[in-house]
Amino acid sequence: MSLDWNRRELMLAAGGLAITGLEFPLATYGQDPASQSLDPLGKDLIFRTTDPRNGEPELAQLVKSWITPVKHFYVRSHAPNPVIDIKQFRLTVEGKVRKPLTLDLNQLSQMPRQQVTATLTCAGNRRTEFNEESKVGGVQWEAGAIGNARWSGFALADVLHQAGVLEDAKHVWFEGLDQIQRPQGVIPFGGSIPIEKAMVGGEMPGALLVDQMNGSALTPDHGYPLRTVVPGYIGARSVKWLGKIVVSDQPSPNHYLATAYKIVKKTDPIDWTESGPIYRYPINGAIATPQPQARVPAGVVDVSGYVLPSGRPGSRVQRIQISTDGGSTWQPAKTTGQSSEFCWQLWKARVKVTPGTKALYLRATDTAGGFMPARVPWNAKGYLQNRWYRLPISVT
Ligand SMILES: Nc1nc2c(c(=O)[nH]1)N[C@H]1C(S)=C(S)[C@@H](COP(=O)(O)O)O[C@H]1N2
Ligand SMILES: [Mo]
Repeated sequence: MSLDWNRRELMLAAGGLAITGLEFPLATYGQDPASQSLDPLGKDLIFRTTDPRNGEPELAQLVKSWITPVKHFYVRSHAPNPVIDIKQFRLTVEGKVRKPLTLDLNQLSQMPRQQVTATLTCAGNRRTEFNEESKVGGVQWEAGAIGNARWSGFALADVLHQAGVLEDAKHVWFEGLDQIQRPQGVIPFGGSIPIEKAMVGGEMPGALLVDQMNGSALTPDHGYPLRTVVPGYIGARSVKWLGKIVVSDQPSPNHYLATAYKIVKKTDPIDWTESGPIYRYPINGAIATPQPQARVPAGVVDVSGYVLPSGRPGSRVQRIQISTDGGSTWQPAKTTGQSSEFCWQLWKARVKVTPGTKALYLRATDTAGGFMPARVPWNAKGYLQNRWYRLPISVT
């Protein structure tokens, strides 16, 4: 995939933002080889694809701060950023409710504002590690499809209370305003969460309708003007460019809930039907520094990275360990930065390495009983890779 941005891609990527607000002149873009890696939307990411935009940060950058700056926050989009006229924008709430709602952003902002810090991670994070066994399709993510942000918006539970949820409600559907080309036609990205999760209120709502990320309006890449954020669930449940909420007695029929985002051995109808949608993410982690294949002298080496505890309420990191001998013995890592529910934990360790050390390994456990296993069975879509993280190094 070329990193050359043509004008069409620029327009689509900008998603309605004034192009004049960019930091460098369009005219020179693509002419100066040094600018080839500059992203028109200001992202500092390794783009796996540019149309649509799918990029992840360098790991060493990623773990520099507990809150991930927007420019280093991964982007996963199935279609170009939709161009949304915010004056025309309406969020509709319909289905099994007493009073269907149509809210503009002003009306939505009459609801009590809530702020949470939560980590978002793609179910396909670390997908490329499955390729060792057999190549998996999809965006070729390494371990950077994760980020931690301060989200500000409105509790889904408050909006649903306003609409009045009926007795037989079981799922809440979300629908985006993007247009994804599928063999069956053009569809929006969508999904659903169980009503029990949707109705969780309080300090850490089960789901939020978010208009701000790290204190600023969402950027087009992250769902401007409105998205959901569902703490504890895979990123796919946090629908960007949110336009519609449907309360139902059934899970969403949208492709991205009904079919995609399942653990299957084969992409055949039996496997799809037998397997349920992924909601919660399991514990996961990665070593961010040193660089892969780093040459280090025998002695001690400083290691750092992240661990995300499993997405259950109250789950915290319990143990983070590094092995320099292929998993025979383990040395503890120290947590750094903040610890918070539904957030990653940054960590560091100083470990002894010898010329026999071929790789550093990370494993971790959490208070919900989650652990990173030595191996994860291959699955056709390459989801939820959370085996011991292996970082090859050469000790001289
Ligand atoms: N409307 C819409 N919402 C979406 C997506 C999308 O393509 N369209 N991608 C999903 C996936 S798979 C992930 S991992 C997250 C990524 O959010 P981010 O791009 O803000 O990091 O958004 C989710 N919400
Ligand atoms: Mo994702």
